[in-house]
Amino acid sequence: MATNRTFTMVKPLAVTENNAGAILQMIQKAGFKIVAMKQCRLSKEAAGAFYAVHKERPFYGELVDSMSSGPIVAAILEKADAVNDFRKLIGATDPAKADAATIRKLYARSISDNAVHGSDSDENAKIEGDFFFSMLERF
Ligand code: FUP
Repeated sequence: MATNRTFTMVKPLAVTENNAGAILQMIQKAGFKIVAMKQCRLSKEAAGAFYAVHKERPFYGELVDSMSSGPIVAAILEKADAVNDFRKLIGATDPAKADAATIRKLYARSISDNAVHGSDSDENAKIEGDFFFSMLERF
């Protein structure tokens, strides 16, 4: 059975452009409950560790630089079929290919500054949530 939790980050450019509030409102209006949330800034080391799965990809350096360039808002979200439903809400990785009314269509600037992260599997949702949040920070 599908898990009911996923993990998201509002990425630095979207936070800097003051779009975190609008993005979180879209997430809540789509029926996701915010179980945990914080604003923080990733060091290059932390961003590199979070995206270690992409270490060999040509865009890895740019991705790490972008993700450590300013504060992010991290959150654990709860909803039935959360991973799949959240990926529908955010849209395709490349905003040019994202459906209308998705978060990335509305707020992403490019494939590397694509406004939000969303876990791609139940397993990664747990790993990523655990990367940011202790048990005491979940409600
Ligand atoms: P997604 O699951 O939609 O976030 O996409 P991926 O896991 O494939 O990519 C992770 C991050 O790498 C994306 F958010 C942005 C970045 N990326 C690039 O910068 N260039 C690419 O060609 C692909 C991904």
